[in-house]
Amino acid sequence: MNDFAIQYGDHVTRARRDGRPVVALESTIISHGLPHPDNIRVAGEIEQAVRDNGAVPATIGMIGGELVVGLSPAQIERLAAGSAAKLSVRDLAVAAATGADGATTVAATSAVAAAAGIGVFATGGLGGVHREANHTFDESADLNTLARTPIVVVCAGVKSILDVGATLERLETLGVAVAGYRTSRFPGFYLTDGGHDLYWTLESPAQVAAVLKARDEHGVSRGALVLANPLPADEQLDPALHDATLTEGLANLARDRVTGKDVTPYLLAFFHERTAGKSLEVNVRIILRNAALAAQVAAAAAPAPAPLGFSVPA
Ligand code: PSU
Ligand code: MN
Repeated sequence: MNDFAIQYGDHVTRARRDGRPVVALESTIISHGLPHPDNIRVAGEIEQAVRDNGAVPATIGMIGGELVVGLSPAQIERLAAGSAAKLSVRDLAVAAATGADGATTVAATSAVAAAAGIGVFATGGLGGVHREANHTFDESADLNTLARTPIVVVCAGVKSILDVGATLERLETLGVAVAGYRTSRFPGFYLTDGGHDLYWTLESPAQVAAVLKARDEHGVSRGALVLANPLPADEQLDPALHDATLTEGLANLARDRVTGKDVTPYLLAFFHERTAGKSLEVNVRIILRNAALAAQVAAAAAPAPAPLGFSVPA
């Protein structure tokens, strides 16, 4: 426990008291990444995947200005309804002071999880460097936050709507460790292979846990480990359909002059619509697989406690 103004769901309080492994889950994926009402069902399935693999889920978000680690089903439904704000790290205090409901991004979820002493986090795909970022400067705050947040993020790489190569370069610059889970290729979210080699491959939850242990024992690197978990090739979105959809989606983005934090939800929604739900199915499978692996990592890392009570420096 720590002294921060964070509320814990009862299931998370019990898990922490009993020293059980906990996996953090984000809520932006629910409120802004998946369509209503599928998002409510999927949120429940993600939590169940964590439980089925030996850990306790802690979905993170903001309810009426209170930061909550371990949202209840009713609170998740409230955020899933569609009017919650999308909160990155910079938004948390403003949202709290104004009593907002908000869903936390990868950046905000990792920062809050780390502050709560949770060391493992599962999501779908990271934010990153957008195509055209050389003009727009649109780079997700996910990257900068992961640079200073000691957490493992289990994900299927970065969303393929992004500039994957540029994102990998930025992760390197920022000092974020990246390893493939049983692969030496960086996955591209909907696609098994995002087109780039990885330097490190980890083969088991125990090996991932050993990385965390070494990091904590060294006390040198405080950045995140991105554990990239690709979909099996026969479960990915058809690459031809993917490429056609992306080309059209990017053209519409320019036509509709969508910018800033709306870009990612816009493109994800366009994918879901244009592929008649196929991308949604793939998106859900990605998250469930990552939740399962994250739970196995958290279980392998227990009972060695996650670092407790440190703050995330500004
Ligand atoms: N991955 C998904 N669906 C999502 C997101 C990621 O499969 O909705 C969200 C995450 O919360 C991530 C955010 O942090 O998109 C990135 O948004 P931006 O590019 O505006 O930083
Ligand atoms: Mn952005």
